[in-house]
Amino acid sequence: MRITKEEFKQRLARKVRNYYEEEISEASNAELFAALSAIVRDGFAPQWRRTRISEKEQKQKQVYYFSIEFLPGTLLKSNLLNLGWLETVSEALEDLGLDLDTIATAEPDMALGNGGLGRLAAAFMDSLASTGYTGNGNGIRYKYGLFKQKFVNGYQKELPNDWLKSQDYWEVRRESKSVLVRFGGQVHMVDDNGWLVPQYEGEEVVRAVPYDIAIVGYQNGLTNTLRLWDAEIPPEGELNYPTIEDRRRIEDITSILYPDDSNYEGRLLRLKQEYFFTSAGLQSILNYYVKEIAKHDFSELPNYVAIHINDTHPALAVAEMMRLLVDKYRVSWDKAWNITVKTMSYTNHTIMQEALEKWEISMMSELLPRIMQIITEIDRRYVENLKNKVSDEVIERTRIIKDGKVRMAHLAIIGSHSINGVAELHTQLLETEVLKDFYNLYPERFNNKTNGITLRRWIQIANPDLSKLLDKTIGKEWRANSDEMLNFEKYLHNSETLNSLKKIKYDNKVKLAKLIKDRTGIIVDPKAIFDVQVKRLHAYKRQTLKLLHILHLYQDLKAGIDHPKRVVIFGAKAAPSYVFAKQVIKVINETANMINNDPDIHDKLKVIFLENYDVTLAEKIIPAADVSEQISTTTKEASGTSNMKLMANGALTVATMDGANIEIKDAVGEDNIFSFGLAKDEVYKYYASKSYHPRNLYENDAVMKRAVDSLIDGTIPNSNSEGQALFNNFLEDNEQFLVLADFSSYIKIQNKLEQAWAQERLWYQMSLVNIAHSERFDVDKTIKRYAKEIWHLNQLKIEKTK
Ligand code: H53
Repeated sequence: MRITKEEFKQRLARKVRNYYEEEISEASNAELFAALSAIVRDGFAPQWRRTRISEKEQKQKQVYYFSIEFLPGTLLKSNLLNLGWLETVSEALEDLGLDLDTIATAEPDMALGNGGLGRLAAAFMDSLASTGYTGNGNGIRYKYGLFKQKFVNGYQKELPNDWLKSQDYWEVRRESKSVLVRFGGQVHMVDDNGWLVPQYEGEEVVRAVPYDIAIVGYQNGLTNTLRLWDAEIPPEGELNYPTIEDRRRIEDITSILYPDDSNYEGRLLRLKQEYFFTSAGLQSILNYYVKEIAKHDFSELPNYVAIHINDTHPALAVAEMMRLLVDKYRVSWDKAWNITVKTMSYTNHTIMQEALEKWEISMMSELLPRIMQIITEIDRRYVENLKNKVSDEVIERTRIIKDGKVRMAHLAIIGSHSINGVAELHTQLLETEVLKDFYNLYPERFNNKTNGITLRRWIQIANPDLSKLLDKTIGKEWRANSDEMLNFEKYLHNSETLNSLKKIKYDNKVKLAKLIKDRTGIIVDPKAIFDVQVKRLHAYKRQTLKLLHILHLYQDLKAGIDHPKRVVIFGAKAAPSYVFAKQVIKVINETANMINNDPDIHDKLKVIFLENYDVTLAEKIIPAADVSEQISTTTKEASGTSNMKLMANGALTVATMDGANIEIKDAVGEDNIFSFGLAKDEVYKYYASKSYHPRNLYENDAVMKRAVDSLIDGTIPNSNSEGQALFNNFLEDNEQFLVLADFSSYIKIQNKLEQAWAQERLWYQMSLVNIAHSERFDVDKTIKRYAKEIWHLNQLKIEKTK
């Protein structure tokens, strides 16, 4: 449905009057936002309904993406863009003397995720709708999103993120679709007409209420659903007289998002969360299937339903599906197992051992007694099936239950027909190292699906000037079909285009410089190199290596050795319980303080650590970046996605050959990226031979020694103990992230980068090549591969809105 400026203005006036009995000119920003989002909701409501009806009519296979995290950020602008209203609305507001960007600041950032995993899940939602598939998200409606980060005396402090306090503008509560989820108690199997069925006693019953969020497809008339579950006390009868304590315990299930990224937090509540949204999701899928698709013929289920397990958190889906099919619908075990495996698929997002969840059998039995019985039976049959086919060692290494623990990745792998990694190197490591026994058993299940990003958000919304330049040079087609972006490379020698690129970057940097000044009081020069590292704070991501480079530059400058002006910009949250990551934050903040206030340095070097990095802040930093720091220890970053967003905005990447960096290099060519550091085989050699002795490197490299020593020699004020902790870590024998091993090659590549910076035309040519080739990481391409090769989906036929 198109909208004209006049129509929009009338609707806005009407909404503001109805809601607040005010004229537009009297409305506050928050009121304008509420009115505007209501108009957008009215705009997509008919197509949301039409999509639901078409799904029922066409009975197309649907995918359900189960994820404990979704990180959509804000939705106003992306909904406007996808409806095809963005330009009209923005201009109409301008006519009224209003500014869309200002109104948009009233929207809370929906931070129901920690980092890459959650952002990817949100990108997949947008992409499924935009590529015309019916796909649904299934997750948790956390009352508190990822904590808000503040720095106090350089230390990270975590504040609650009460994103729902001013109501969520996009969700619809669907009470009629509620289901019950059971925890704890005793379970006995009793005979019912020859079928053993469980009888529960003393269990806790929780009501799962879905809140649906519309996911509007890009100008194609389709709107999908992201379903987030809230835990509530059950209706009367299930729990007779709920006390305040009962209510609190139940509401706690969906109260907080676990703020750890890739690290496994062994908490009962976490397991409760995992079962809660997995069970609720599966129940609602099967309710729909029975009602709308095939009554009780479950053999057809894999032709209508695909269930995706995003990382191990929803791996209980395998056991819960078996429970529902066998206990509730009375399908035989063998048939149910066949259906389950055909329906499930699993993505692994990390090779970090501590992130591969393992639950104590005792905890699982207490909280989920029937599920534990089912897992035990799956494990028993798995072992029995493989006896005499493979060695006992292989069986022991791969079975689900081992050493009193349930290995969730093993449950997901054994119960799925597809297992994928998220970048070529990562998948290769799964096949040859981390999951090699499974790869030998089921080679046909393994495949790679390199991650992607929503170019709509990261270019069209975050960088409107770059979007206009692309329109002007290669035409508007790229907005719907990213392949077209490759044509931008034809402008490699076009001076006007290169100048425009430079101007766009400069203007974006001016805007970011203003934000930095407003938030920190620090003035930075937009002509300096804007060198950006934005991602969760983790030892393996090596913000520490960047810190050593900063200390190196500082000491050079103090010694009269010149470098081009540089502003280093960090954005990163540390998990509240991750001591080392918090020490790194403190040292970076103190280093920043020291450098930013040193009159000798003036504005040659500035270090800015922006608080509370989230999707909204990313949209401001990324378009202004000249340099993208992707410097994880090779083999440790499964893919990375900020690397893709930054390249799409013309930043040049400094990269180890890790995760998707390798594919970025492949796309842009080695002359258009700054790659450095140990190769995969060198890293594994160190690990295998245990021969990494950083102290030798440190003693024999004066430049390195100077930088590392500054952590402990009193150079950096107020961070003695934290500096010492970093120092000790770097010098530890076999330090696993190999920071010092990559130091000198990192310094070298940074010198090369400085030389490239001095050749302005060359720099923007490299930048242009990066923009053109970012099309390879368009999430729509990723999602089409999932749809074709894993989920086997067909597009929904739906009339495009006029
Ligand atoms: O997932 C991203 C990858 C990134 C990886 C990240 C991730 C999490 O954010 C959380 C848990 C986990 O196991 C992995 O670290 O490399 O790009 C999306 O695949």
